[in-house]
Amino acid sequence: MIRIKYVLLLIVLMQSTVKSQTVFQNYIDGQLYFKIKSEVAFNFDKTSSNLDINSSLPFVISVFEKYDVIKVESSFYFASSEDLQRTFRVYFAKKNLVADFIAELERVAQVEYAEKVPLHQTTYSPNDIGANTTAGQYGLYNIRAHEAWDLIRNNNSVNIAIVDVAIETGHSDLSGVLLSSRDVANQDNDANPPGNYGGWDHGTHCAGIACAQTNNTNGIASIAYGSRLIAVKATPDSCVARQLIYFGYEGITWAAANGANIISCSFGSKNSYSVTAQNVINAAYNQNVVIVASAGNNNDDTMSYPAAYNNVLCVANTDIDDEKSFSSSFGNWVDVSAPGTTIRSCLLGNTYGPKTGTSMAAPLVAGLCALIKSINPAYTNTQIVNCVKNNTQNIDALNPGFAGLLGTGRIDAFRSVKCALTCIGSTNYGTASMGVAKPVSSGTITSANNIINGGDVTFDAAVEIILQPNFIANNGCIFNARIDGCSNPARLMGSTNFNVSEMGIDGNSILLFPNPASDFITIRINNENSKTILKIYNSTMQLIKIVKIENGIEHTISTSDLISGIYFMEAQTDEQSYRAKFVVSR
Ligand SMILES: [Ca+2]
Ligand SMILES: [Ca+2]
Ligand SMILES: [Ca+2]
Repeated sequence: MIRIKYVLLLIVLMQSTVKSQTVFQNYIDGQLYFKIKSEVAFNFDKTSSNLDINSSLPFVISVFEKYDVIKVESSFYFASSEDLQRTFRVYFAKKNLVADFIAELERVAQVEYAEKVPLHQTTYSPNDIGANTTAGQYGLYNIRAHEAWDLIRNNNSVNIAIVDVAIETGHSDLSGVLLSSRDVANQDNDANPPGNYGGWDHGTHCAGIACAQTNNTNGIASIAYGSRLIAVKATPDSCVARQLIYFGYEGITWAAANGANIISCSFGSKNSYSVTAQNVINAAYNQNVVIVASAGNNNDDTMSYPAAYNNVLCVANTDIDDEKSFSSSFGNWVDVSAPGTTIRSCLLGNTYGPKTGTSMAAPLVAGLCALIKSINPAYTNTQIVNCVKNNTQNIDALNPGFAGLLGTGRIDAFRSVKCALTCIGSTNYGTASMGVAKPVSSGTITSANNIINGGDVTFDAAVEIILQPNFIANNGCIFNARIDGCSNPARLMGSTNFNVSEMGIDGNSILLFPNPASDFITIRINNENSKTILKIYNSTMQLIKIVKIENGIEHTISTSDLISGIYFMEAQTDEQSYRAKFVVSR
């Protein structure tokens, strides 16, 4: 009986809710999420969202009947989080009685909470499309993508999920990077829009910004450079208002369960806080996923969700001059800003064109996160987010009245990638091959308290020491350390590869200067009677240069043929080998 009623009513429900929200603007009429307590026994089917209320949830039947429940879905059946497996979506007819329904459900002993389902809108604001529509991709120039690509170019080991209305997966700048396609709204594996028209192109545009195939002589480039695309459609085919997102949190959960490293959400709405949604975000974050979301196009400081949830990297929209877009939301809950005004990207029908909005800013940040992740798959989401957030360009002076309200500033891909290479890419540093360090307590090591041979104490692994960029340490040191300026240091410890930026010249050691170098670097080896072979490796330990030098303490070699980046030098003398790290920066 319940099933027949559902088939007839669902169509009406979808059409009526998408046309207008009569009860709440930012929650879906006639729908609820509710969660059953963790101690309640529950037979859970992990293969579909279908649910037999009579056998699975008998304790809510009497309440459901009162509010004309049409259907209950186990809509997070693919989640790994038990909290989410125990959260259900209810469709009911008496939509004006939602408050009473919630109150009654929450009085059921087995129910932990019940709440309205958030309704979000895509953050594309079409009125902002300016005249400068074909000027190319100024955003990539603004964030110094070219310099970042000099250091690292992603080679398809990182997956970006775009959760959006729909995505044209056959677009010629996306098909080559497509990893998977899922429609969580219609529950099939085709994320394409049902028709080639109007507002359905939002997700395709966002996907292009994040991860369009780059260097393929076609269309546009993307900062991620080679990441794979997970296309997730979160709006039902029947949806008339195509900018509305109905299954955003199911989409995030599906992406996290299916290999996404980065999830980009270009949607949101104000006053739509939801416990379920925060649970979804937390579960994805605990799976080491970076979640990026657009701040909203409301030109005010009211928090918009999902951007304002904990564990989300929230992005505001700037223009070619690093000024806040008129429409962009702002506030102390914003994490960073990124170019999102008149951004050229993919459109339906294998075409290209501009769009404006925080929707366009968020996927650019998602793409940068993917580029960073590609340096080392072991990086955590927190490390990646911190390298993005703490290496922006401050734009307060360009935005009077918005100081501190556009996050830490406009993203800088070059600085963020350098952060990742120098701060969290250095996990092998720490133990030298000979000698023992003298004791140093927690604090900053400067040239005044260089670590030298002769001590007899090994640093405690629990001690954290800040290494200033020009610190000198000899072989023999075992310590936990971080490089000054890295806000979220990985602990540098426990390896026989002693690759700190410079080693001291006391005893048998090597010194490199200037460091960072530009067109040349001088190597000082305290062993004047020795022939030396210098081998230079790049950050992935590929040998890229060999220089043979004769006797003498100091040798200057050209680095003008090296692109900006991190390098390791091994100096092999007749007696011993030394290793040191240096940076080329121009
Ligand atoms: Ca579909
Ligand atoms: Ca391309
Ligand atoms: Ca945040």
